[in-house]
Amino acid sequence: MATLLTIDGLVASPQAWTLQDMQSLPPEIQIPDVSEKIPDRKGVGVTLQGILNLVKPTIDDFWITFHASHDDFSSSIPADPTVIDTGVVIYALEGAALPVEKGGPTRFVIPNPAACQTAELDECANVKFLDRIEITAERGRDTRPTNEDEHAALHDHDH
Ligand SMILES: Nc1nc2c(c(=O)[nH]1)N[C@H]1C(S)=C(S)[C@@H](COP(=O)(O)O)O[C@H]1N2
Ligand SMILES: [Mo]
Repeated sequence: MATLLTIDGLVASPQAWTLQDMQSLPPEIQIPDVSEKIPDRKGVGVTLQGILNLVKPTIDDFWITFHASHDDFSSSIPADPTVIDTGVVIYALEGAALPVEKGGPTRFVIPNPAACQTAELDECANVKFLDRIEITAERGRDTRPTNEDEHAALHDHDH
């Protein structure tokens, strides 16, 4: 079975999970219906908090970098309580792995993100095609658009 998500960097226990592995993660970190927590987002997820508890970052003030190799996109955000308490990684939809059309292999979502380019936790931080989470001491790779032209170019790929 293919690996959906790797978590590495400054962690005591790096992980590489298949769909089956993610389905077997502890029930208390599973979100069977993400729409109940985050309206308009469908699928089965696990909490970012739960993932972090499993991999055990080795420092207190870390950065979380979300990598999407499918389109070579990354976003790096500080591990603050808002993102840790509310972030969800969606990994399945209707019993199967999340398809690429829905942002698979996995997709990171936070509730109520700010508009793109207005804050650290913006819509651009809702990384699609997520396949690696990296924990670092400083800001990691971040390819989010820095101006409206770059942002518009990203959205051109949506159609
Ligand atoms: N891998 C990847 N993730 C991405 C993007 C992207 O181009 N590649 N675009 C971002 C931007 S700019 C937005 S607004 C949201 C759009 O996702 P949505 O249509 O599901 O809300 O995805 C974000 N995540
Ligand atoms: Mo966006």
